[in-house]
Amino acid sequence: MADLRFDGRVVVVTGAGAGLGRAYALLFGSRGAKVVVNDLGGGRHGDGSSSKAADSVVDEIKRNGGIAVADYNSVVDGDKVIKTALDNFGRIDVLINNAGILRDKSFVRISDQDWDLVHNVHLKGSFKATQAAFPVFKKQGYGRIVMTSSNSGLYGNFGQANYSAAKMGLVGLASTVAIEGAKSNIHCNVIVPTAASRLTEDILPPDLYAELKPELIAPVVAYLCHESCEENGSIIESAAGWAGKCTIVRAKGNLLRSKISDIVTVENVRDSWEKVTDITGAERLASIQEATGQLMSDLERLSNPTGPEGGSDGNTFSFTSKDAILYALGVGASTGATNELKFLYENHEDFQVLPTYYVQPALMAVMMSRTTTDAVPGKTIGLEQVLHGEQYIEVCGEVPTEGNLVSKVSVEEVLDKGSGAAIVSKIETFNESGDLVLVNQTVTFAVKAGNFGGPRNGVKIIPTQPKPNRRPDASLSQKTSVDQAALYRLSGDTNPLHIDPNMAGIMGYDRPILHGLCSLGFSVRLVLRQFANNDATLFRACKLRFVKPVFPGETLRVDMWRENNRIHFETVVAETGVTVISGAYVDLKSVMQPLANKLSASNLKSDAVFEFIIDQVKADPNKAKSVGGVFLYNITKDGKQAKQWTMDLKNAKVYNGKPEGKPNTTLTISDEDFMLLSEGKLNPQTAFMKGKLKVTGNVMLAQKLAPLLKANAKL
Ligand SMILES: *[C@@H]1O[C@H](CO)[C@@H](O)[C@H](O)[C@H]1NC(C)=O
Ligand SMILES: *[C@@H]1O[C@H](CO)[C@@H](O)[C@H](O)[C@H]1NC(C)=O
Ligand SMILES: *[C@@H]1O[C@H](CO)[C@@H](O)[C@H](O)[C@H]1NC(C)=O
Ligand SMILES: *[C@@H]1O[C@H](CO)[C@@H](O)[C@H](O)[C@H]1NC(C)=O
Ligand SMILES: *[C@@H]1O[C@H](CO)[C@@H](O)[C@H](O)[C@H]1NC(C)=O
Ligand SMILES: *[C@H]1O[C@@H](CO)[C@H](O)[C@@H](O)[C@@H]1NC(C)=O
Repeated sequence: MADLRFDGRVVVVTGAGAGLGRAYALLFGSRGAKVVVNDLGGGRHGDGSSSKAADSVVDEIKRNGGIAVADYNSVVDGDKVIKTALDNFGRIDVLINNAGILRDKSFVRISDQDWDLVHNVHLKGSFKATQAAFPVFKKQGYGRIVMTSSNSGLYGNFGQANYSAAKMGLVGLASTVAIEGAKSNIHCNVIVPTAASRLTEDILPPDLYAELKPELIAPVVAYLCHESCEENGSIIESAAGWAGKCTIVRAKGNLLRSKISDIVTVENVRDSWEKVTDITGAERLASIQEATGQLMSDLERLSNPTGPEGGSDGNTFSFTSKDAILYALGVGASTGATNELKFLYENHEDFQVLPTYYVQPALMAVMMSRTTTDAVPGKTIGLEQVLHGEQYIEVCGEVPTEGNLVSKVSVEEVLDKGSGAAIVSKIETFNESGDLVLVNQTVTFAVKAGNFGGPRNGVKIIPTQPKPNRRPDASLSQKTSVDQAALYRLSGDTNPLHIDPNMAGIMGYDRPILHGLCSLGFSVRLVLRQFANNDATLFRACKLRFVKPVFPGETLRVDMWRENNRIHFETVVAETGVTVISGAYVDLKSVMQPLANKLSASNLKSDAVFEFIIDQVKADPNKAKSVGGVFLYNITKDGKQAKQWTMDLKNAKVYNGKPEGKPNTTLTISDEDFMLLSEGKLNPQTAFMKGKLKVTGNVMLAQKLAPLLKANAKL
C-alpha cells in the first residue's frame, strides 16, 4: 500500500519546540505537510518566553526539505496560533493540541494560581485553539484534531491533582467535539502518551525514560490525523512503540428495588453492592443514548414485573371483551366502516376479536423476558437494542373472546446476522383446558449483538414471502389518527418511544412512532375487509416483516395479491411511498370475494349500483352505445376519493378504475348522494346546483346519462 502522505495539508502542532510536539512536527514535515510549529519557548515550567525552541524545529524541518513556520503565541490565545496557519498557508487541516506545563505539588498545596495556570495551558489552550480551527474545518468539511491527555488523568497520580483534572477534562472535550464534528468529517481523538520529554524527565526512572522516545509515539498521532483513518472520539494510549485503545466501560449493574413503586434504602444499596460493582461482562457504551436506553430497559422491566422469566413456565394472560375492543379501536376499527361494529360491540350478535389481538399483550413480555435478553451467549441485550423484526401468528383452535390464555415463550434459535442477532422466539398459547389454540413466532433483532459465531440462516424461522410480480389485485387505504399510538399503547405496550417526544429523540426519531404491531393490526384488518368480508374466524395465519416505522397520522395503504387462500400484502405509507411492512401474507380458511374484485377502496353502497349497470349494459350494449362517450365516476366517502368507475359507453364497457385515455366527462359525487340519485330521491340538476355533484369536461354529455341512472331507480 502507498505511503501515508500529508501533501497539501496544513498541520498545527502546539508545544512543538521539544519532546513529543517536536517529533510530531518533524514527522508531519517529512511527509509533505506544511507545519506550524507553535512554542512559547518557555522552560519546563512555562514561564519566560523566547523564540528559540520553535525556530530550531522549523530550521530542522526546512533542512530536511520540508515547509514550516514558527509561531510563538501562548495557546491560551489559540485563535492567534490558528491565524498564523491561515496567514501563511491559507488553510488548516490538522490540529495537534500538545502544549502543556507541569506544576507538581501535593493536592493540599496547590495554589489557585497553579490550578489556573495548569488548566489554562492544557484545557483552555486546547479549547481555544480547537474553537478557532473548528469553523475552518466545518467550512471545508474536513478536519483532524488530537487532544493530549495523560495517564495521570485516566488513573490519577500522586502530586498531580491539577494536571489530572485538566487532562481528564480534555477527554470530555474530545468526546463532545467528536460528536459535534462528525457530520462535517471532523474527527477528534485523544492521545495518551508516555514519552520522555522535558515534562517527564525527572519524574520517571532513567532506564524506562530511555525507551520513551517521542519518535515511537509520533507515528500513532500522525496516523490518527490521516484522511484515511476513521477513528473518532477514541482514547489511544501509546508508549515505547506500543499503542492501545482505552475506553470507559459500565458494569451490568443491578436494580436496587424490585417494583417501580418501591423506594430504595441505603441497605438495599449495601446488599446489592457486590453486583453493582461486579464488572464481569461490563460493556463499552457507544453513546449517551445507549447508556440511557439500557437504563430505560431496566426500568421497563421493573414496571412490567409480570413478564415471563423463563422459557418453560407459562405466562397467563387474562382479557375481557373490553380489552379486545380497546385493541380494535387501537388498530383503526370504526363504527363508521361497514361491518366492523362486531369488533367494537360486545353485545353484537357476531362479536369477534381481531386475530392480531393475541400477539399484542405478550410482545413486551417476550422482548423483556430473560429468554430474550440472555439469548446471545455472553451478552445482555437491552431493550433499546431490540427491534421487532418479524411476526408470525397462527390460529389452531378456537380462540375465546374473553377469559384466560396461557402462553409459553421459548427461544427456538438465535441467528448471527453480523450487525446483530436475530432471536427467534416461539410462543405457544393454550386455552383454559390446556388445548393449544395459538402459535406465534416473534423474530426480534438485537442491534450490535452479532458476531458471536452463531449460524446465519435459520431452520426454524418461518420465512416471509415475496409479493407476486404484478400490480396489486386490491389496495385499501386508511389514515391513522395523530393519536393512534396514544390509543394503541393502552392495550399494553407502554414503551415511551411511542408517546414521549423526549424518548423518541433519544432513540433517534423526530417524534414518537407508531407501534409496529399497530400497523400489523391495521393491515390484517384491511386484508380481512377485502378478502374475508370482515370475518375474523376465516383467519388462519399471518407472517410479516417490519421494515420501517410509521408516524401517527400517516395513511397506511395495503396492497394485496390473492393466490388461492393466501393473500400476499405489503403496507406502504401513502404520503411518502415508504414500505413499512413487507414479505407479508395472510392465510385464510376461505376467501370471500368482495363485490368488485378489482381495485377497490372500501365497501361502498354505490358498488351494487355499478354492478347492476354492468349487467344492464351487457344485456343491452346498443342502448349504452347510443349515449356514447367515456364517463369517469369519482365516488367519494367522507370527502375523500374512495373509488373510481369508468362507464365507457362508446364501447359498452363498465368497470372499476380509470379509463385508458381521457374521459369526456368526470363526475364526482359522494357514495351517499350517488345512492340518492340512483334511487331517484335526488335530482341530478339539484345535486349539481348544490355542489353535491361536480362535473368536469363535457357537461352537456352528462345529461344524457340520466335515463341510464333512472333505470336503476328500482334498486
Ligand atoms: C499542578 O499540576 C501539575 C501538573 O503538572 C502537577 O504535576 C502538580 O502536581 C500540580 N500541582 C499540584 C500541587 O498538584
Ligand atoms: C466519528 O465519525 C464517524 C464517521 O467517520 C462516525 O461514524 C462516528 O459516529 C463519529 N463519532 C462520534 C463520537 O461522533
Ligand atoms: C403470542 O405470544 C404471546 C406471548 O406470550 C401470547 O401471549 C399470545 O397469546 C401469543 N399468541 C399466539 C397467537 O400464540
Ligand atoms: C369524447 O372524447 C373523444 C376524444 O377524447 C372524442 O373523440 C369524442 O368525440 C368524445 N365523445 C363525445 C360523445 O363527446
Ligand atoms: C375525486 O374526488 C376527490 C374528492 O373531491 C378529489 O380530491 C379528487 O381529485 C377527484 N379525482 C378526480 C380524478 O377528479
Ligand atoms: C379449549 O377449551 C375447551 C373448553 O372450553 C374446548 O372444549 C376446546 O375445544 C378448546 N380447544 C381448542 C383447541 O379450541
